[in-house]
Amino acid sequence: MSLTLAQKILNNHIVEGEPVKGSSIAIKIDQTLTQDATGTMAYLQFETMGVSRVKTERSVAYIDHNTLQSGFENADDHRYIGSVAKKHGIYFSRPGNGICHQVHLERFGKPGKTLIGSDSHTPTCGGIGMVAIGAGGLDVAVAMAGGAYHITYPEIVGIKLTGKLRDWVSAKDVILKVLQELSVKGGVGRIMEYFGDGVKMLSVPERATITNMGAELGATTSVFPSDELTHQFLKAQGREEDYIELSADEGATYDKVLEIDLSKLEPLAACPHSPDNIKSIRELASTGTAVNQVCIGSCTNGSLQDLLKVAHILKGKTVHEYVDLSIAPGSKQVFNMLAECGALSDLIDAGARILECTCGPCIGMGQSPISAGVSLRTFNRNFLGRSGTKDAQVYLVSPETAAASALTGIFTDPLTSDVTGAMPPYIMPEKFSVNDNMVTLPASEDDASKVEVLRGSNIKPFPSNSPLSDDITAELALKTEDNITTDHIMPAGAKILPLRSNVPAISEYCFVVVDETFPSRAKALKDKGGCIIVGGANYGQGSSREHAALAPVYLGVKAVIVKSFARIHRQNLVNNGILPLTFVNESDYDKLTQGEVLKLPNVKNEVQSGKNITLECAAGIIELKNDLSERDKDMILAGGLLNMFK
Ligand code: MIC
Ligand code: SF4
Repeated sequence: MSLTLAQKILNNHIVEGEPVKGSSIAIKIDQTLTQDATGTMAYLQFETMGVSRVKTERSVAYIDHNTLQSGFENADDHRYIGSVAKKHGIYFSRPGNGICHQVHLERFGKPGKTLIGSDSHTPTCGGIGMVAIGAGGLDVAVAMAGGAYHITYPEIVGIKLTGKLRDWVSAKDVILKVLQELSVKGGVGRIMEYFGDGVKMLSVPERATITNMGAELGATTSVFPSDELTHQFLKAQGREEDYIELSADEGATYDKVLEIDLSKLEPLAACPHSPDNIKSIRELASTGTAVNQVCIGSCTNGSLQDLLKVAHILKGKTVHEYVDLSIAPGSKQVFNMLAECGALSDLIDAGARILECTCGPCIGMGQSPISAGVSLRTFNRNFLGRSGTKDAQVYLVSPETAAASALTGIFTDPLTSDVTGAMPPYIMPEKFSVNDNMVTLPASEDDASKVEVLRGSNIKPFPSNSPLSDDITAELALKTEDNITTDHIMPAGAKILPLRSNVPAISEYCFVVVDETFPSRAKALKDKGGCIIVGGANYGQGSSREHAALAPVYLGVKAVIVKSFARIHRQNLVNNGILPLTFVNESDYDKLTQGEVLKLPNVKNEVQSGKNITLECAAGIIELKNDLSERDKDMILAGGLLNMFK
């Protein structure tokens, strides 16, 4: 049978279940990555598993998110991660080395392999033909301990690329187009596989921009073939031996095909406050709207190719008087190469504020815009409040659009504007500047026992849940709308991120974007049976942050009842023993009122037997789907994955 590329890689890794669309499978994981904002919890969980050395081919711990050190917390957490990595066979990418996804693509990813990472943008490495999936920290801990990763065998959507991008139209515009077509829930339960003649018109970093932001479709992952360009890229990284050629079989069929003619695309923007709220820059430019801030970088657009284009546009000019421009290269390699070729001084000269090569403003670690400010960002998410300024208007754009607009101070179409001029050809360097001196190797097996794990006082034990009770009677403490993001459930930013290792403290911020009273109300209900959250469609989209489940556990949330879930968040709830339920009839959502008491009178039996779940509410009886896999059921009954292991 002819297989698609994603199916080939998945099928090669299946250790449990059958390759049948919609069924539960477990796959072997070759590589893992963590970052610091999710890493502490993942390593604390890994430590409880009692495995001395990771069982993967390569596991890497990155420090890239919590890099603003305005107190001891982040620095202590970094020290903990460094020490635990050294002890257990994990490579440690020190702060300063770059953003996990950019560095993993450059230095560690391998075509044909599987990778899971405790960060939703792990699919970036799909740009070199990996099946790379974002997951909760606990799933990553299990994979490091040698366990398989459980997913639903996905549908495969083929995205057929034809033609060639026009000058100043960018890979970012390709993924923004896909988001416009499919929406932020269009990828749920699916892998996006790119094919067609247009693929060879895109470099590896361009492909990685597209697979990176495939996360915003809610997709399990996105993948490109591994071809001659992948070969050249890996060779230039000094890793030619990691190359294998990979593509879909002749005659492979996709569950759905979306065709995109690259030559017809124009510069686009995702408007506030959702990555699928797409308009053309042409249209936005016609309004003459002033731009207050421009931020360039992140795991989506921090590559050398991106920043060389930006430098070309800015060279010899000055950032507009009323624009604040910041630029963060994606990695130390990119940073260094910009310096070596002089492009860095073009950026500095033009007035860009150069930031260290970390996530920075993307996760609200600094550079919050002015009140109600218009901020153009080359990032992947523009959820309400994520920038740190609640009323900011964040637009997601390409580096080309960002740079052009930084000069003019208004939305500017790089395709037609005078400020861009002729686009210089990008020729990938024959050799990237490779220096892995900021990756600390783990101790040898013999020396591991001598390594002391250094825990700071910010690290508090993670909350444990209790086994599922026979019945649940709890107040509906919060009723939310569609498309609730994990940035709503557990906001990030410079103030809250240092609390990632301290669940009791971080829980004080749970859902405050939606309702500031939620944490105190939930705590008051904790001894009275806990509470229930109700939501709309695509609940929990966005980040992989397990804290969006851990804080609810701590606050006593027993169940979340919604129209539909985003994949990673649903699994994080199950892993931590919170019951994820969906309406059989979505219209029943309207029957529920915040503040009423809900009853699940026979929940344990129903979960055990696989029957639908009965909900009693003021409006009568409502039927809820029980779509838990056998493994999910066991976790829910035990009160989470760690309890199940015990
Ligand atoms: C994000 O982009 O939202 C983050 C911050 O990278 C998260 C991880 C986290 O919350 O720590 C993600 O994408 O998973
Ligand atoms: Fe970091 Fe932003 Fe990428 Fe998340 S999306 S990994 S915060 S750069």
